[in-house]
Parts: sequence; structure tokens; C-alpha cells
Amino acid sequence: MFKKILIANRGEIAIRIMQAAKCLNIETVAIFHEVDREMPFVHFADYAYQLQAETPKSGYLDIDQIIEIARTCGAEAIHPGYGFLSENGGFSQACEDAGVKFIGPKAHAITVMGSKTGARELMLKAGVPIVPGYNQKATDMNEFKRKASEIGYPVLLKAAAGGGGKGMRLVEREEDLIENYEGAQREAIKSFGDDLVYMEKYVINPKHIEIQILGDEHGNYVYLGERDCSIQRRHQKVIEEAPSNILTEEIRQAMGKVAIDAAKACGYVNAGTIEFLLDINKNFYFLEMNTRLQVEHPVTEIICGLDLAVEQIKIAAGYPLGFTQEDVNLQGHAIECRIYAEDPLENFMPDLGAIDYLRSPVGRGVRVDGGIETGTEVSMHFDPMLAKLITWGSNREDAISKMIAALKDYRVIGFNTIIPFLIEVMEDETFRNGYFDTGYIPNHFDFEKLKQRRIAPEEELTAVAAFLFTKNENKNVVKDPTPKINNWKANQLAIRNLN
Ligand code: MV4
Repeated sequence: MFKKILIANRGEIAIRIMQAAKCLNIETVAIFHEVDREMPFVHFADYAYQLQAETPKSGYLDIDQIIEIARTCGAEAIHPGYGFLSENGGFSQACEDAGVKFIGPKAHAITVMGSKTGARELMLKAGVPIVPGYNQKATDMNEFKRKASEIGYPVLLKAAAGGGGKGMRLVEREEDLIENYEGAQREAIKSFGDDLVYMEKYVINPKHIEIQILGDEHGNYVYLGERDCSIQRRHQKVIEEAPSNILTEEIRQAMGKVAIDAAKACGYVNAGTIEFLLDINKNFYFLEMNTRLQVEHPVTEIICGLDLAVEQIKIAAGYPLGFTQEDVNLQGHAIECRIYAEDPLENFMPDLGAIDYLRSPVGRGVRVDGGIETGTEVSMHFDPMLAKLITWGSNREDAISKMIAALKDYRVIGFNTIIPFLIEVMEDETFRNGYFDTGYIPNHFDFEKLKQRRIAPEEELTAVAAFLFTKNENKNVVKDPTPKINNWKANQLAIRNLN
């Protein structure tokens, strides 16, 4: 087993991986840009090295510098987390060439799954169901039109080098095909430097169901159930849950088998996720494979009773899985809400600032994976996700109830977060009855209702001021009327309440 590993990431996922390493008695090395110097993940590591970089983001993408730090400090392995270099085949290869173990798949698997058309071709050969479509570059537009007619409108045009919905165009009629094709090409070359655009039949109102798999270096594979990630906005997941309440055991097993076939087809090793579209008739189609540990992995590990980051490290160290498919037993229901520093009433515009006061919810069946603390500065350098709140219940209703209570207990004072939006979703009948799909937020969610429910600043500040008053009241400290939050209005209220 490794004695020291480097985590090439920041924030909550860096802490999450360090926690797993500590379980295995492995020393941890953090890398950080200057702007992150005081972040909790830097202090949580056993060692920390500052990255020299022009911009905060470029530091975490600097392959040569990161590998050089690993070699200098004697780290035998590197965990990439998610985002940054986690799906960069060149990084996986560079680690291998440098004799530092990459805690993830080989470069080949990352590269082949990184091309959406390459992945579709491979899945076709492996007998994995894909959405009917046309993978070739359109050299002859009449041929392309014929293919579209064969597939049947509406069709979806997608960038082969894309992902996350960027550059997708929905075409309802033949007369709009060429104009949209050319537009999609322009966007693809601009966003991804590759103008290959392919076509798929449009699956109406799909659910996004993904299967977690693990593969070790000895040819063993297991699937760990599914996650329903349909509650998304602008192709960004917001709420995820496991299991999906509409999947039957029969469909679960069929999707699990197909997911393992997909992993075997690219010689996949370590943790991976196969994303599917599930249509109204419960037909499922391969969408893409994510060759990394995902943000939403906690809902799977909670219902499986596994630590996926520990499993990843053990696989990278050459250990066999240690359990078989028969040992996998899903218990209860888990839900994850991502806590974004965004204003849901301003089209989820990121909101920045310092955290004047942070109080995370705790309790039975409540887990918070966070990378922040009171005083943390939320900057525009990185993704605005602050933390993940996960609840577990014996069934879905129980998990939802715990989530509502925990969200109402969360205090992030200093800027807007999507917590009020998340409470609204948890209390919404369509969410609660499970009959939602990927169109839930854009087509169903009632933002007007949220607006009515927004806590008037006065009430909120009074609540905070009263809390601080109680806090101060309970302490045998010198009565200091100036509470420790730098929100002037709360101070005024607190002072007024104290007098
Ligand atoms: C689709 C689709 C319907 N039909 N492909 C969105 C991002 C990228 N992962 C693929 N996406 C979709 N591909 C076909 N043939 C609908 C979507 C889609 C979607 C998929 C999953 C989760 C959320 C979504 C939101 C909008 C569209």
C-alpha cells in the first residue's frame, strides 16, 4: 500500500480524498495556489506545496509542475479528484511515464471515452444500446439529410469533442438542418477546437440515470447500482439520488450488466460512471462514460456501505476488489443537494464574498462534504459549489424529510446560496412523487413561488442577530455588543436587541 499520495485538486473533494487516505494510514500531500493558502484542504493535508502559476486555475492544470512536486516529496501516487486533470489522458500517461501511479484509469480509456463519436462506435461493437444516430462527419449534406430522415425528426446535433450539453442543437424540421449543422460546427471549433458534429435521434424528456462501476487490475468488475441525476440546470447537476425510484430490479440489473460491458470494452480500471438516457418507456441508451470519481459519488457509497475513494486507492495499489456482485446490497435511499453560492432568483448567478458565519447541519443520516469554514472567501476563480449535503433514510420519503430539516438548519451567512431553492424542490409534489425528468427545472419549477418565499432580509437578519445574541448570552464572556458577523444590518439589529 502507498505511504504518501498527492491530491491534485482543491476544496471539498481534496478533503474527501484525504479522509480516505487517512483511513488507510497514508500521508497526504496538498498542492495549492496562493489564493487557496488559508483554505481548509491545505491545513488538513500532512504536507502542502504552493504552485507557481499565473492564474489560480492554471496551477491546478500544470502537469509537469504537479508531477515534479510528487517526485520531490516522494508521493507514490496522485489522485486527480474531479474536474481539472481528472479526465486528461495526457496526465494519466505522464504519471505512468514518471513512475507515479495515477489513481484512475489508463490514458487509453480516458481518451477513447473523451470522444463522443469514438465512444459510440466502441459501444456499438460492445452491444451497448446507443441512441440511433449518425457518427460520421457530414461531407455530403444530401447524405446527411437522408440520414436525418431515416432517424426521424426531431434530431439532436452534438459536438464529438463536447460534453455537458455545450454546442447541442435541436432540429425539428429538415429545412433547419443545414443552418443548425453549420452553427453547431462553428460553436464546436470555438469551444473544443474540433468541428466534428454528429447526430442522434432526440429522446423526449429523458431521465438521466448513471451506473457506478468499479474495475480492478485483475479483471474483476462490479456495478454499484444507479444514481438519478435528472435535476439539472444548464446541464449542471444540482440534486442527485440513489437508487432511482422508477427503476425496477430487472432494469437495474440490465443497465448494470451493460455498464460493465462498456467498461470491459475499453479495458477500464478503477472507478467509472456510465451515463444513460432513460426514455418514457424505460428504454435506456448510452450517453457517455465519465472516467473519474464523480461529485455525486456519496449517494452511492452510503447505500452500498462502501468508501469509493478508499476502493480507488486500493485498486491503484494493485489490490483485488475483495467483494463480488453478490455482496453488493443496496440499503435505503440517499439524496445529495449541491450547495452553490448562487442566487436562484437571478438565474443562478454566482454570488461572491466572505462567509461571515457557517453552521453545517449534523445528525443521524446527515453528511456534509465541505471545503469551507467561517471566514472563507468564495472567489470567482473556481466553481461556486461550496459543499454537498447528503441525507440517508430507510426510504425516499425519510431521506427527503431529513434533507428538508438539514437544509433549514444550514447557515451560510454572507452571500446568497441555492438553499431556499433546494428546500422548495424537496417540498414540491412533482419531485416528491418522483415523476420528474431532465426538464424539471426549466419546464416545471415555479420560481415565482420561490420569490414569494424568500426570507425578508429583516427576518433573516433578526434570526441571525437573535442567534448571536443567544450565543453571546450563553457565554460568560464580556458582553460584546458587536456580534462577529460583518453584516452591518445584523449588527444594528443585534445591538438593538441587546439594549
Ligand atoms: C440528449 C438528450 C435527448 N436526446 N441526447 C445533455 C448533456 C449531454 N450529457 C447530453 N444531453 C442530452 N442528450 C439525445 N439523443 C437530452 C439531453 C439533455 C440532458 C441529458 C441529461 C441530463 C440533463 C439534460 C438536460 C437537457 C438535455
